[in-house]
Amino acid sequence: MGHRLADASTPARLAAPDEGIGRDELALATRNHGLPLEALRYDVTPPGLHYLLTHYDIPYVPDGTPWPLTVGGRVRRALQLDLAELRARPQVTTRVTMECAGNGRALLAPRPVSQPWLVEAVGTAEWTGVPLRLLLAEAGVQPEAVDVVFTGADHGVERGVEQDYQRSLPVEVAMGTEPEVLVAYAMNGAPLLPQHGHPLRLIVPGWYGMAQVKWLREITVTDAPFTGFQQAVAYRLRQDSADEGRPVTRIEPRALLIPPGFPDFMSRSRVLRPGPVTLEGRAWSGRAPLARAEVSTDAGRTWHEAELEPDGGRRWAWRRWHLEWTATPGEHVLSARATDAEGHTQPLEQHWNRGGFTNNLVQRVPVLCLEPGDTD
Ligand SMILES: Nc1nc2c(c(=O)[nH]1)N[C@H]1C(S)=C(S)[C@@H](COP(=O)(O)O)O[C@H]1N2
Ligand SMILES: [Mo]
Repeated sequence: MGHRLADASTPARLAAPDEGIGRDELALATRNHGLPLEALRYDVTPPGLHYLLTHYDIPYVPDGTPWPLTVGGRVRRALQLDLAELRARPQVTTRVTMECAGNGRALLAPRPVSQPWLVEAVGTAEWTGVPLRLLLAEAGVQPEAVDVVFTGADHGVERGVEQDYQRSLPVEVAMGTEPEVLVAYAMNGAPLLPQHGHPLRLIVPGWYGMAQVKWLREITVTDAPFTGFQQAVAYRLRQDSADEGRPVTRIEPRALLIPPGFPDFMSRSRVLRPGPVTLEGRAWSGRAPLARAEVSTDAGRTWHEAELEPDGGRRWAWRRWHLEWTATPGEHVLSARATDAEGHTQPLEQHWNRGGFTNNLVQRVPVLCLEPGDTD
């Protein structure tokens, strides 16, 4: 662990000004797919349409494989629990919108070379599992506890550092109820799919995806801040690689439009017929409850308040919004923007950082509205 294959952990590369997406980025993009934006229509994303992000390989865990989860480190009594023992404990189901911290990366200039997301690294699922705080209480967290480290069964090498995928949470977040962190064994009422962490994963509602460790096999309470690669090197907001940066934590507000009309195959730009159109989409924020969703049909010059559907008591799930519009012949750029109750909103100009994280720049959807009677 922490063994270096290269002499140093090299920062991720920045693409040259007009460098296109390379083979390395394409290979990542075919493994890690996004949500087709038309699937924003579903309250709960159907399995297979939820986005995916896996740094290394998906572990092969056939049904019936023993999966002892350990809870150890700075605790009074270490636990080892199998799946049946976890399922026998109190269970909670929460609807959660999860988003990758790298969402929006490929839209940045210069582009940090990594998984090249546009805006589609999001999905919503109903996760069922045991509240983590109950397991930690059962193990008895020692007073000197600082962090709780979560280790996945996947293993790889990243920028020269060989590692198991590991992330930590501050002990007060791990023990908290807002959000309530889950050790989940079911997604949408069924056992987890292999690519989503079968048989166990962490769910941290409102936090970016990197915190939600898949193929979870070990929980370790530490008395010093965790300094593993995914905590101290990756997933920090830095302006340059020398900058210590700030950790990436909760999801920034974002609204996405379901692209209206029909797409052009290659460019995916949209074609519409003139007349009334319902512009609709989803909005969410992990930082504070959502306050509003707005829509622009003139590339962000003017904004109109959309009707935001009530959250139905589901704080951690996206909300539907809609606005009626009359499409007129010509070209338009449609955008949506979310604002939360603490006033966090989406920028019209990029907020760049070295890793390409938390880029919630407003979405732009170019549409061509045809003349009446035209066919494309
Ligand atoms: N063990 C492990 N857990 C992981 C990852 C990983 O590579 N390995 N990727 C993380 C990242 S960066 C994201 S965005 C989410 C994606 O979860 P999903 O693939 O179920 O959508 O899982 C997180 N948990
Ligand atoms: Mo991610």
